[in-house]
Amino acid sequence: MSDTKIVGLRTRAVNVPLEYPVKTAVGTVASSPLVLLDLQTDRGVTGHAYLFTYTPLALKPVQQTVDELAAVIVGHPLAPRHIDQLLQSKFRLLGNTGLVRMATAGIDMALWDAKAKVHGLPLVELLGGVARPLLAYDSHSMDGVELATHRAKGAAEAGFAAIKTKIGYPTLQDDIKVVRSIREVVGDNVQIMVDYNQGLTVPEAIRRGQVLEQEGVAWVEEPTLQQDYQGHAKVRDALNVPVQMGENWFGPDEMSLALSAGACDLCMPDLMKIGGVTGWLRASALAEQHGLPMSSHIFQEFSAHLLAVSPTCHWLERMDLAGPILEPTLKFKDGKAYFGELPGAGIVWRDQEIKRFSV
Ligand code: SMN
Ligand code: MG
Repeated sequence: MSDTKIVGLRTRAVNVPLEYPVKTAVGTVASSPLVLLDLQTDRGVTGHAYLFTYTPLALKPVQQTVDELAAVIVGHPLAPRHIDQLLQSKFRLLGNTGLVRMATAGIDMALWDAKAKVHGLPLVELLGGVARPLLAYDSHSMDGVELATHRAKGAAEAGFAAIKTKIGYPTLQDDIKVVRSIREVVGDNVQIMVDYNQGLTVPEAIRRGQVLEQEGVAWVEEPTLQQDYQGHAKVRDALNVPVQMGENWFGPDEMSLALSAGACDLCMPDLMKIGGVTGWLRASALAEQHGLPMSSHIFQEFSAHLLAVSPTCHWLERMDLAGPILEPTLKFKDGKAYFGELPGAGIVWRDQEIKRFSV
């Protein structure tokens, strides 16, 4: 097994329609631009992963960055930690952040997927864990009262015990109106998380948060600029509701700086930006050390396996950004996520649909 070699890396770029655009306080994701990776080995096993680039403007640059790295890794052993160190050394001077971090993370995910498949194991088992049902929340957008209520009602009827809505409307009253409308249809047994997507200044986040906490929300996510760790800490100190953040940390180092600044009560690294599986494992150790419950951010298929081996496992975010081009190997029932039947991370392409949405 340890002599398996990397023999190729293919990428494809797609732009996939979304059932609902991801509307946030700071911008809208109207479609899902994805770079699909197929990492081939000399055992005939192929590792799959996808990267979400947020905007079509970054789709080709990320794909080209991954393509450039193919020549670096071909011929090396199928050894994710070895490749992680190799790629880190290539970008020491430039910095392994931004699109570079996204590209190296995608390769890391595909390597771990291939490694698990070579061993005939679900990724969670390769990592020493066991597949188990995970708490999952349904993640919605800044949908406005009517659609927010409609989506929340549907999620509650589907058995979700928690939903997230994005706020940061023009006025605090608008925020409260949406939260109260959702509460009215889901009742008191469903948790409501809110996400400001960095949209407020620190004073405004404190002002709005001190009112929102009266509404019994479960967490207030990214209330201010994600890179303002001191600002998040000020908001956190002023509120009696947990502050959540992490989806924008590029690598465990940024997570470490945020946690050292006391920026949040909860954390939710993004599998891609934190550095793939290898980055996530480092992040989960940081969360454990700081005693922070750790949730996922999109990338639901891989994240299920990783949350299951994270000591402070909290919530899995259900936001399906790749559904049209994947077989549904991750299942949701009664507010839980079920996974782990297949070797690897459960990324199974729908090739016809990929052709349809190719860019
Ligand atoms: C989010 C923002 C942009 C794209 C996907 C998801 C969001 C979240 O911040 O937490 O789900
Ligand atoms: Mg968010």
